Amino acid sequence: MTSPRVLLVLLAAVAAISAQNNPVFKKFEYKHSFRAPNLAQRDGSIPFWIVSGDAIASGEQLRLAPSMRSRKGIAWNKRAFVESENFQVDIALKIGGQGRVGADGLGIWYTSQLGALGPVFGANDFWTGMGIFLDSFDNDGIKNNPQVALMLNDGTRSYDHHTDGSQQILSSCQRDFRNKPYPVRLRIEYLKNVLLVHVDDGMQPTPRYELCMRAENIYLPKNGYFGVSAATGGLADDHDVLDFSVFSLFSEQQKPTPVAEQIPQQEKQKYDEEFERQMKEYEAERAKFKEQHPDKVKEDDEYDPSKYYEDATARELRLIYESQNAIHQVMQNMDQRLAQIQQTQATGHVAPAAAAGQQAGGAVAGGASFQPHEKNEVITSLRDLSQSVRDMKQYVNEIFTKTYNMEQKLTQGGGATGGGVDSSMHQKVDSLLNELRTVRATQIETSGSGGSPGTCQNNCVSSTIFLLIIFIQSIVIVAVVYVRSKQDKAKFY
Ligand SMILES: [Ca+2]
Ligand SMILES: [Ca+2]
Repeated sequence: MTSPRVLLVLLAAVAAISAQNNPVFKKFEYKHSFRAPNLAQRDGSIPFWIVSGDAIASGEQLRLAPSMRSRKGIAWNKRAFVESENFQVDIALKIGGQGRVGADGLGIWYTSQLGALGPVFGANDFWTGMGIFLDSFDNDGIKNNPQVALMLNDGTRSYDHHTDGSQQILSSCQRDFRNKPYPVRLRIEYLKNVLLVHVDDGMQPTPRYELCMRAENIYLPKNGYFGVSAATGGLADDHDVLDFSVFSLFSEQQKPTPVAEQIPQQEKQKYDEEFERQMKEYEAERAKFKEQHPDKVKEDDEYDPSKYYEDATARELRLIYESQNAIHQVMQNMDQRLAQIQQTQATGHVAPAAAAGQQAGGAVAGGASFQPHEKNEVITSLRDLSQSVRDMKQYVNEIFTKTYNMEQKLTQGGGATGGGVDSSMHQKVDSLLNELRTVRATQIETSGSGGSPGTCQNNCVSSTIFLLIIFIQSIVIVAVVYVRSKQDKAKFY
């Protein structure tokens, strides 16, 4: 009696869980999607989407931001998502570049308004709705990037790049999505106010999703717009979206009526007939045109897709070729300018050379056939020359300074020494003169006391010997003074 009841309860519970978790119906919405190949049209536009900024769409990918510094690009779905309140978005993307670290990242959006170019991974700030950021660069430096982060905004908040929005994001997971061998896939599911984000690791061709985020009680704007954006900074990655597939999700009650049922049978038949008629008309016109302009039609018939499309490699090659061409152009311009300068120099030299004569004329003839390498040599030697002149100038300056100092010292020291010589000389000469006077006075006294002037008694020195002594003494003094001054001079060198 109890076991069937328990079974019934269990069955009811399973049914309830499955009804809650499994969407009953899922429909691809091509007006909100794009995918490779034939992602973009010939003119680079994506049907139902606006592509703006540095974003470039080709058949194979939507490159939102190239691996160049400070680029940003966006693409936004022009049509509001009115098909359902719940959705699933499957995205395949490739983010990568040469660097070990990349920047800035890619944003996936569902907003109440169409997005515009701005600072949040290429898109505008103060949005209303959901932003999922594949943030490559670790701005706050806490080693948690690359990461996938979810941020909701009601139009009042500004994303804070410096902290990687750590105070603003609702949920995140750390995933290395850069430089993977296969496109990295994301699955975003919004159903019954629960948002789920699964991320694949990009290591194999078929996706292997892992749960990254689950957030409950999420209320996204109704009839919002899907968008993608990307930006680079000082570091730069390529940010490519290869697939953006939107599905509307319905529970059993909400299941939409198939398109075929929406249009009455009679009307459908009318449309088909109209289409047939227009096609026939078009064919007839085409045949007529072919007859009238056979040459032009031939070109049209030989339609070659490669004429209109180019793959990524071809595009890169073309870009390289173009930049090389630009460099070549600049070089040519520089060459022309140099030639002009040479010419001006040559004409400037001719007049004085002609006046100077034959030898100078020969030099000008040499100047006319100036080769670039010769010019370089001349410039180099001129540089050497000016360097040598500079060195020489320095030497001369040094010599001048030394000489000046020496002169100063000599003047000071020499003056002092000279004064010393003079005073000692004076003293000695004075003492000599005194002695001389004393001697003469003695002689006069002696002769005055009755002695003959020719005769000499005790303690008497003959004048010849006296003079001789004085002479020798003077020579010695002069020699001593000379030697002393020599020694003083030697000190200054
Ligand atoms: Ca960041
Ligand atoms: Ca960080």
